[in-house]
Amino acid sequence: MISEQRIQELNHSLQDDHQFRFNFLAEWLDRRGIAVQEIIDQVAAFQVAIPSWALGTGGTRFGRFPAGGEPRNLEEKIEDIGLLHRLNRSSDSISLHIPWDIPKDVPALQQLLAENSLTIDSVNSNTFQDQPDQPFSYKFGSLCHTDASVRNLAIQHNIDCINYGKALDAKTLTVWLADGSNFPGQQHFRRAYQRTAESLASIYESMPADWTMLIEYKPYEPHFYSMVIPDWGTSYSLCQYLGQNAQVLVDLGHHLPNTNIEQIVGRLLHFGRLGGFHFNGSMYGDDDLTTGSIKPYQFFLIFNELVDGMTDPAVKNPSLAWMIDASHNTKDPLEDLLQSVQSILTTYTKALLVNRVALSQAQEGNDVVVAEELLKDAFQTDVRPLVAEAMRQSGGALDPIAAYRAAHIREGLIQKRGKLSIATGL
Ligand code: LRH
Ligand code: MN
Ligand code: MN
Repeated sequence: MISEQRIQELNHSLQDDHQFRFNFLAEWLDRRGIAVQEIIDQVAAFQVAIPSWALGTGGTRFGRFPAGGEPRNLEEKIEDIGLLHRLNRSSDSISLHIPWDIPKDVPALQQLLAENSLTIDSVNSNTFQDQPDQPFSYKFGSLCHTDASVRNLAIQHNIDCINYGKALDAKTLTVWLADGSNFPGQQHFRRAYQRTAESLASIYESMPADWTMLIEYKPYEPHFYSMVIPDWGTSYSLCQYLGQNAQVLVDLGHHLPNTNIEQIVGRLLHFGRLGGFHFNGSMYGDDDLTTGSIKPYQFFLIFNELVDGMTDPAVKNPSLAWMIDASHNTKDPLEDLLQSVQSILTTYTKALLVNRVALSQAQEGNDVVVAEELLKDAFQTDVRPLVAEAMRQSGGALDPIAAYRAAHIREGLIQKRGKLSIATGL
């Protein structure tokens, strides 16, 4: 759909302006003792997984407005993610949701993945919907259910997910539970927690030793009185119960308004229990907006905490799984994903610019103003030329969204797949 040669041609027309902006910034950073190429290399190495459920328009219960040309099966989803990766060289893996995207012809999928330089990063289980011929219902919960038959069904589904993942060389199982209650008295809090812990333990025992289980929390929705795993503390306690290979997953949209997410990130890194991220943006709750579109400064503070933890030798946290988790009704989903990755990389780059030695000195000396100014200085630096340069050096587009538009990709997809094609899954 867009060849590497076409990407180079499009880059050529932008090269002059890019070089001018890049030289200015690189010289300025160089004067301040920052190793520019090292930053570029770190940005180029940063890869974010794309969810298989974000390639079609999402919609709400009130309506859905398809973009046209949506992928109709897993193969077409892989093609779309391959396209994103060709443009930005920063989306080299896929997060799969089962049963929305059950891998059928595994050798053919493996070949397609290899052709697109992609891997499967994690498999996500789904016990929040009943499937057509399911023998028991998840209406009153899955892993927490009062009835052992329902719990066993949900456990088996997670084990099936592990097996699908094994066939495609994934190493991560992401568990998000919709379990909870809508009315006071409906659910016994302690017993529901205990049953969940035991069910998770059965899944954990079925996981290969080199796999990680990521446990996601969410304070509300689909239940509005209580959720069994509402917060990071509950996820953390379950990880402690399960063992070393269980880690907490932070979904940026799964917090009540004004929660200090950066502090949660710092805590989890301190405990060595931060396993992964679902990036998205949030105004009210789990509204899955474009990453960084609503509170860019908070997003920067989160990345500041991540970089601080990842570069501190005292922190013993495993490497993290970076994923986007968003779904849109108004934008072309592929353009939104390009914007999201761009926003993630830009924010990461800014966090890499923070002068950590000076910040630590200011913190130890209680110099509040200097500490804050050091953060603001990095946040306010326009680092876009560094991100563009990282993409250029990796063979991607200097401006992925402009390239996507210039190559008329959506129009091509509509021609190939039809105006009314609907993506499977969300
Ligand atoms: C729940 C959630 C979870 C699901 C995805 C579709 O709100 O964030 O990660 O798997 O959405
Ligand atoms: Mn999520
Ligand atoms: Mn969510």
